[in-house]
Amino acid sequence: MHATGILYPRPSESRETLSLDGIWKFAIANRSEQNKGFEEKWYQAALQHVTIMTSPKTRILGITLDELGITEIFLFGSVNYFAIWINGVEVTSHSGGYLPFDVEVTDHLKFGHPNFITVAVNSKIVYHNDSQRYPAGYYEQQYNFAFFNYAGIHRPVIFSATPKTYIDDITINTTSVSDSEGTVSYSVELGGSKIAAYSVIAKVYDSRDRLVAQSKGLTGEIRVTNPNLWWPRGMNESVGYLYTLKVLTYKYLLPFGIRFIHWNSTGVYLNGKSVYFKGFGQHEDASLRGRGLDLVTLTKDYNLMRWIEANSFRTSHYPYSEELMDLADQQGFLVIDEVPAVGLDNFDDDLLEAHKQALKELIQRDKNRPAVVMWSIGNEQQSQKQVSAHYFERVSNYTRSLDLARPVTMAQFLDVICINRYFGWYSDTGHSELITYQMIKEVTAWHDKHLKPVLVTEYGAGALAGLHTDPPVVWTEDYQVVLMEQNFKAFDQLREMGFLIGEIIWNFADFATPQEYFRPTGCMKGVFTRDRQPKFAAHFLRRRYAQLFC
Ligand code: BDP
Repeated sequence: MHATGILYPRPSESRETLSLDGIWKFAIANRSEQNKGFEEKWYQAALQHVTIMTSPKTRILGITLDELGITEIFLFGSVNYFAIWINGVEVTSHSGGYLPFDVEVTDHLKFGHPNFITVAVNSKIVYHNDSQRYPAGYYEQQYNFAFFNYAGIHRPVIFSATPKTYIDDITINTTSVSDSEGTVSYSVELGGSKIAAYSVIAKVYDSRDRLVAQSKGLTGEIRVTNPNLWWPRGMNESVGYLYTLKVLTYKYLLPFGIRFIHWNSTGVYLNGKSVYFKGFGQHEDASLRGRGLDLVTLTKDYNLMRWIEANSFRTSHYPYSEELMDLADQQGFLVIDEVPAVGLDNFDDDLLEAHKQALKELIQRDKNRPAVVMWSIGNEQQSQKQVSAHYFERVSNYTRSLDLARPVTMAQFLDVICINRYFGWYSDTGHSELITYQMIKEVTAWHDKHLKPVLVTEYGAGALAGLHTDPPVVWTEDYQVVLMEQNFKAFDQLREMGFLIGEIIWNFADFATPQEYFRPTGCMKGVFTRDRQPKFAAHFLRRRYAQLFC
């Protein structure tokens, strides 16, 4: 049985990896025959319907460390949503997209023969059947989030082979920092059917690969003298400094940063300095690629974020790819890491279990990342409902039981209050003159009520690139800028009051949504277009972000 860790399969002397990315064959069941693939058993290789072109038909031979044999694992970066078969046998299933899952396949692969992998994907959330309006079997999707519900394999699929005993999980945490010393605690879990008794050695190397500290044992504390702390952009000359933890003997190389977070009723502090978030709500979405991981788009997006002098983003409204998160660690962007939980409103026990499971998987995946400075347990829940109070108390406490080192955010019971407010857009549409007043009033009220720092995680206006009017009216680039200007006035006054910890605009780029008559081809609140071209707002925002010091 494969253990619980979900370390990214990084190649090393004791871990070989093979990418299974490529062009997979597709078979599509149409709307009225949703179960066809299951009924006709498309997952049986003989049908040849759904096979991959490159199959992992040979076992990787380089592993000789452990004579007991090898462990072979498939890791799926994200599949929305469903089950996996190998050679016709169901080997795993996973509910919820956006988070990786893996499965040990050692006993399922046939050595020296082609192996067929089948992945069933389905975008089903809630179906609406209305026999008066629709033909038999037809259904209409309904969901309460405002981004397109892509189905599919969105991220890399990786085959890896390790010795029978392997490193299944590593947890690393900075426990204190000073100018002269950084202390990190670590713990290592071994996986495999036969756990070999041997001593684990944890060695820390700096960015020039020089050994700077080490410790022995499955758990321990490592002290790094004169540490190069991990800093986000704009707070220190050194940005995104990463060490590498090399865990021996069955080697795993884990990049990590030394940095310490604490928070109180007015702020969040990194290495003792208060943080001001200036950044974006985003989506994994781009023309042609949809939500599929695209390294070119990733690179472009980070270039634009650096150009505009942002220091942070929120992974609205689901965890983003590990490839994207790696760049945040390396380039010094602060990340508010959000679990997939949007607009919840029924708060029953099943939902609670699913929510906790997603949090567990998210924290398991991202706990070692220096860039992640806050866990967001959801977006725009119906938290005004009485019943939600007990629900969110349990969700926040559960999050803290998994990680005490980072603040938890959403609304009450939380360490930081995040609010999304569209003054002058969804309320008092077009009345830009009310924005400053309303934003100041609202943010102050939240702080006064809960005595917590407040972060504005969404504000913004839709703008069709190239559309201009005078006077500025909604949907023009001009109105988008006017709305920003009025919000900036509020943010400046709130900053002086001492409890606003950041401004995160909605959204980085235009993105796809379900078709709705009030969204012209998607959400147009991007500062950049869906093709990553700047609107006027991008230049305006750049001027502000450049003069905002953290
Ligand atoms: C906010 C949601 C966000 C939407 C945005 C909008 O959090 O997901 O995209 O509204 O409608 O309330 O633009």
